[in-house]
Amino acid sequence: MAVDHTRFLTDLHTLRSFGASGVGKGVIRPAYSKADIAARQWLAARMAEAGLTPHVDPVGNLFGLADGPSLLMGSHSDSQPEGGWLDGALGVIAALEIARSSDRPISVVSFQDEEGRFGVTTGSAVWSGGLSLEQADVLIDGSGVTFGSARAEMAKKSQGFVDPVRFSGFIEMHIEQGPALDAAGEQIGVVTDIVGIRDMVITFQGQQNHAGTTPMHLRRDAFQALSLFNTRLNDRFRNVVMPQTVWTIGRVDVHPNASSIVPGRVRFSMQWRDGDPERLVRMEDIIRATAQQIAEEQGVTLTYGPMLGLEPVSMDPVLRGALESGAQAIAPGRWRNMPSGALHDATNVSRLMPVAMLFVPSIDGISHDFAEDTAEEDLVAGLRVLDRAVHSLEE
Ligand code: HGY
Ligand code: MN
Ligand code: MN
Repeated sequence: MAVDHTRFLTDLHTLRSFGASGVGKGVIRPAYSKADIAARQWLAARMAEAGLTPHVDPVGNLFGLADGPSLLMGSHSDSQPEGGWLDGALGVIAALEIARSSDRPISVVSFQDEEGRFGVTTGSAVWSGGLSLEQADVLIDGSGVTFGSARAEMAKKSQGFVDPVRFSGFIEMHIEQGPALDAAGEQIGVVTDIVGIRDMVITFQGQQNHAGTTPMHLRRDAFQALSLFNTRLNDRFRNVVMPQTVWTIGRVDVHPNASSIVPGRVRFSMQWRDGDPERLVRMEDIIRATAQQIAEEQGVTLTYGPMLGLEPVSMDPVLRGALESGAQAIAPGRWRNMPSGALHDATNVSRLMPVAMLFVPSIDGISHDFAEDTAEEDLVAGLRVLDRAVHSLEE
């Protein structure tokens, strides 16, 4: 039975309605939020209608299980605090449509907390053994909620962890979240490998004081320490990084965040990504050495939160080959092999089985923003490539 493009697009738009932000097609659907839980309940019902057995594990990963051995397909349905409607959702709905229309057994998954409200791709990291439940349960979100308390409700209804032995491999379709395909006017990206990542929280603790009466030379201003750290780090990275290396200070909590108080404390996220594991280690050494030097110079104390990380992974050649032949059939001259600068659940799943990924373009390369979007014909082209690839794997 052929894939049903209309049913696929209709389900994508229905999923978008859970946590719709009201700004463009954006969504606000963080892990374990009411919108996320409602979306998973709807997904479970759609899985059951497709003849799959819905199964929720102790961290909220939602599987739609085919009977017996099957190929696993899917992604995640939680979003960033300001998320796009397709990030993760596309892979889940595309998997559901393939499962509904394929005559081979396909299981579907929506992993939980891929967007790292608590960690880094937390749900699939726990399922794949990359992170223990004990380690995950003490992770906290930006407002101090623990992973353990957030998942407690779902855990009560859990049917335990799914044994990965039933799956022959994992294929994830995702938006590119970068500019390459859109800029080149291409439709399909077959992923070669996914970068590695490190993510940690750093705190500088200085001295809170009066902004009017504290002379500059007597201050131990935690924000000044962060500002110097950032400038010096950018300078020191110059001889270590490559054009595709990225590093981000995305979240900064200044305390007490008041215009007439010298900041006594800054707590900030420090994240870096690269395709070379050794470069990730080098960058960590530079980060720690620079933070230590700034702390000594500025008379502030330095503390680190837990560092989470994933190593770079290469895609499975057989599954990737099936995607390449599908791309050649559906989008001849409009597809390419490319690395992924974004992280995906496929990285964790690669610990358990062969994995591969397929990209469709992001308009203007925008993602992790309400404006994220992809042309409908590109969404459908990606679905058709997946369908071809699954059929070619049967033979
Ligand atoms: O950050 C990432 O790469 C993913 O979109 N969570
Ligand atoms: Mn994603
Ligand atoms: Mn994302």
